[in-house]
Amino acid sequence: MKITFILPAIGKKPGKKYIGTWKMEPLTVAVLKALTPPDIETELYDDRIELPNYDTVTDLVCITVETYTAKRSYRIAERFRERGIPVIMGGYHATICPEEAELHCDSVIVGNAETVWQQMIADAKEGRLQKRYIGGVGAYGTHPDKSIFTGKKYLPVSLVETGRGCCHSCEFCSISRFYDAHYHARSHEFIIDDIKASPHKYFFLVDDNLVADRKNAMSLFEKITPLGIKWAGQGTLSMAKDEALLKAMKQSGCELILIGFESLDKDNLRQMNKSFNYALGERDELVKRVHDAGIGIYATFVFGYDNDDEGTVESALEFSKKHNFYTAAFNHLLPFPNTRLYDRLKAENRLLYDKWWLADGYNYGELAFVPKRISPERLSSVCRNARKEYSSAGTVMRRGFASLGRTSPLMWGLFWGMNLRIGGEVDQKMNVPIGENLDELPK
Ligand code: B12
Ligand code: SF4
Repeated sequence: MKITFILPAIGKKPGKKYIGTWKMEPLTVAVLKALTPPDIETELYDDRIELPNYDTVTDLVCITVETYTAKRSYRIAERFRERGIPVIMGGYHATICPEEAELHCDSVIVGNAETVWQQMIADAKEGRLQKRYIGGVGAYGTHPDKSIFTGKKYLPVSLVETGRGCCHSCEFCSISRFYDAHYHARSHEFIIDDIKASPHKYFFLVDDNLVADRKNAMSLFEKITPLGIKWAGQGTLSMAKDEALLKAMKQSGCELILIGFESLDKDNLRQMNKSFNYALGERDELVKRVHDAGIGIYATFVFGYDNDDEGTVESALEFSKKHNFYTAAFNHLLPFPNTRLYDRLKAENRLLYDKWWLADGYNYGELAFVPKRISPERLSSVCRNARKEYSSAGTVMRRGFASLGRTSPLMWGLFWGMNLRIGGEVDQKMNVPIGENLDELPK
């Protein structure tokens, strides 16, 4: 038996390469490969770096579907199904919209694959795939099998999963729905083994909120300290209240942490159910504490809540410049399906498309709803301008020198490459046609 894994791209402009900073190794596929019995032949087409071979000889096609990649996933699936090859879909979007995914494939795995993958393979071998398999939700003990990446060129950073889910419940977040506002820590032994098995020095610890469970986080940081690695991760601003936690993070090799500030406006934070960010106290002081601990910040903001206008984007930009964040993202709000945000905007009749992810002509970087105090087009362009300004030469120089004293020399070296690349990608990302690969010949 042979299984073909496909990781679809969001979309591609004609003759352009895929966004460079997104080309990380797809851990998801390595986990699915690890779950697959060794007697089954496997191959991977990573649509972000190569076109799928629609003529490949295979018995089963497995596609990872995210909301942004749903349209392209369905098109790819159609090509294989025309040849009579069964297609399985799984991942975030297939889990939150199984009825939609089912229209485009033979079988959907809802949730995480670990608990149902063997059954699905047995059924596929016997030609009796079920329409839907209900997988579990948790952090399981599987070592990803990265041999499936052989020959593919990804960014030189290893992804190691440390946990899944988050204890919070922000209105716009897919994760809080997928994991029902629960955090699932992964076994520390597995994490350590994965780190030791990696060929790289830099790690991206894959977690929605590394500090969701303080006790678990402290214990993990202590255990990985002797490994002498450098890592980046993601966690909430609450870490800044906890000096001991910050110290343990730094000692374990944390160089950069992605923090979702989201908004500086109290009412916006309340509306997104993220008041905890405001309640933590003075943000300037919290930022200082993270920086004083020797950790750089990747600050992310989201705009489109009811108090947002050009002024709130400008304030976030000024705040970011003042603190010289290592890097920052100025995103517009996007109603992902099955989030409370989506339901609310739909009830308020503010969605521009019922399903933006499948809509004809919808492009990356565009709004999919009508904000209250600014037009959709204006907000899209104000966010783009903030990204441009934050990556302008003067700002990058100032930030670079500020980060000199903060992070390690290695991380300082990386700063220039990463920020110049992000700056160059601002306009490359705008208007990427969702679901289209314009290099692909029509069938
Ligand atoms: C690492 C990461 C990235 C990395 C690289 C991703 C990559 N493909 O390599 C970077 C930083 C580049 C990135 C970028 C983006 N990301 Co991202 N990313 C993640 C993150 C944190 C981890 C993904 C991961 O490796 N998980 C570990 C694996 C093992 O778990 P898993 O993917 O869930 O897989 C399990 C199940 O879902 C299921 N499954 C998955 N696929 C399949 C397929 C089959 C056939 C089956 C049976 C089962 C199955 O079984 C798996 C094993 O249990 C997730 C959040 C998360 N916790 O997963 C967000 C996440 C996937 N990203 C998200 C988004 C929105 C983006 C961006 C669009 C952000 C942006 N605006 O720029 C871009 C898009 C990039 C792209 N698609 O090209 C959203 C997707 C939401 C949605 N509804 O689709 C998520 C869920 C984050 C969130 N808070 O909502 N991302
Ligand atoms: S804190 Fe972050 S990961 Fe957790 S629910 Fe909110 S946005 Fe999602």
